[in-house]
Amino acid sequence: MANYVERVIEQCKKNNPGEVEFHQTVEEVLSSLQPVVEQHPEYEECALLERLVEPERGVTFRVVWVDDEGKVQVNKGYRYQFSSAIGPYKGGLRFAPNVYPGIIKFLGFEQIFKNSLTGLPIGGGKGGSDFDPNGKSDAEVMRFCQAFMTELYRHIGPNTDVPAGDLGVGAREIGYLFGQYKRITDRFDGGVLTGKGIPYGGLLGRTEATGFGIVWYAEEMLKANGEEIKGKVVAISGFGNVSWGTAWQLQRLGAKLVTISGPDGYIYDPEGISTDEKVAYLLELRSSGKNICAPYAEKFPEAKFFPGKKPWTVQQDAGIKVDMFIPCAMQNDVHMEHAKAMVEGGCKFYCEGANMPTTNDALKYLMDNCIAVGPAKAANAGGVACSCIEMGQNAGHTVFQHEDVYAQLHQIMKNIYNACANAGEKYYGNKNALVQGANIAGFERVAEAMMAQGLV
Ligand code: 2IT
Repeated sequence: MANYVERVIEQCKKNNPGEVEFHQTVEEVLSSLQPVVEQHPEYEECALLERLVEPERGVTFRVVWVDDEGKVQVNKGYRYQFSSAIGPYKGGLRFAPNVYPGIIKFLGFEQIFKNSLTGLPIGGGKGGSDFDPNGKSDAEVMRFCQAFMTELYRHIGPNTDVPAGDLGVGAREIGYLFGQYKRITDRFDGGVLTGKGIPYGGLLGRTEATGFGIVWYAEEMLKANGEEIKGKVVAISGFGNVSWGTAWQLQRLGAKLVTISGPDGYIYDPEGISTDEKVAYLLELRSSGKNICAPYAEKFPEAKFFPGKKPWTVQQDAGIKVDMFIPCAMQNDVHMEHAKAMVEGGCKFYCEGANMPTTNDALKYLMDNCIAVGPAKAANAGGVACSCIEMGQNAGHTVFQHEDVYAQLHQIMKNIYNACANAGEKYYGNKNALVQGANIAGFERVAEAMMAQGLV
């Protein structure tokens, strides 16, 4: 007969038909928890895992707006509030055409563990819409954001639920969302959204925090195995906010970044995306709104564009060795054949930057064949950690300095790494079992809080 963890996974799949990304995350997280759950039979008695996989609340709503041609548009809006065991719901909003409950729920479920790992008082939630901001005018984006907030404002608040950005939601969207929240409620609740602009409550350093944190986490992974990040050859996917922050911090620490990618293909730059001009150019590419990376190779002719390909085969395509791959684009970007190409090419370290960028079988293969694999919910937690610092800044009616934010973020990433490595060592006898260690370390705090708070 299946054990408790296996039964909860199966039941969750039945209860949420067709939500494949959500199934994938639940399976990945819960299976890591087996050795902890075995030591705590009381978890099964109080249906702790069954409660954890069921959002406390979820709202779906209609978003109606008018495009520049005067045509009425209708989109779907979502907010899934997963867990408030350790703090108000916290997590981003994703605007992308493929958004449906399976994607928002995988992100919301992951967010519970990620937020717990930061050591800060934030619960887990996620929201978004199937609205596609690419190719929309500024005025269209504003009208959409206003319509979206006209429903969302009922469900959020500085002590209830605090959204932020994710794919398709950056400083511009947060600005329009905040403006509409303020207009409806007549309250300057700075802490109701994070990732705000600097003039109205935003945190210095928040924009680059996710990428900076990823590289600081990766640095700890390398150090624990007797290596240093300086001089390492690194390949990443994506060219958005996370990729830009990652590129910038790799540059600061003296690593050589050789790839970025977009839906159109990938860029290989043999000289490294390592100058201020090249790093800043990533921002320009993104703000062009075209969602392509090919123009990089026109601007910097030493670079080569590989149309229709992902950077995971760059070792074979360019005849080089990559020391670490960091997927920074989107979910399920790395499949089994990509994982095999990475390992065959000689790569020994892999660190997730985007949320769930690896399919479960590819992740398992990389864990078995690399020295260390860093999981997204730990490595990219610096973004949400700085969001929580932004909430604190707003609650205290103050402004924190750039260097203080960096110092705090760096320490948080070291703490997260240590929590993962220690849990990996304790339950799996391996300090490099960071994937399992992250799930366990994130879970332990939430489980303790849930036990203390009774059957809710
Ligand atoms: O995936 C993430 O952690 C985010 N998109 C940021 C969440 C936040 O609340 O800052």
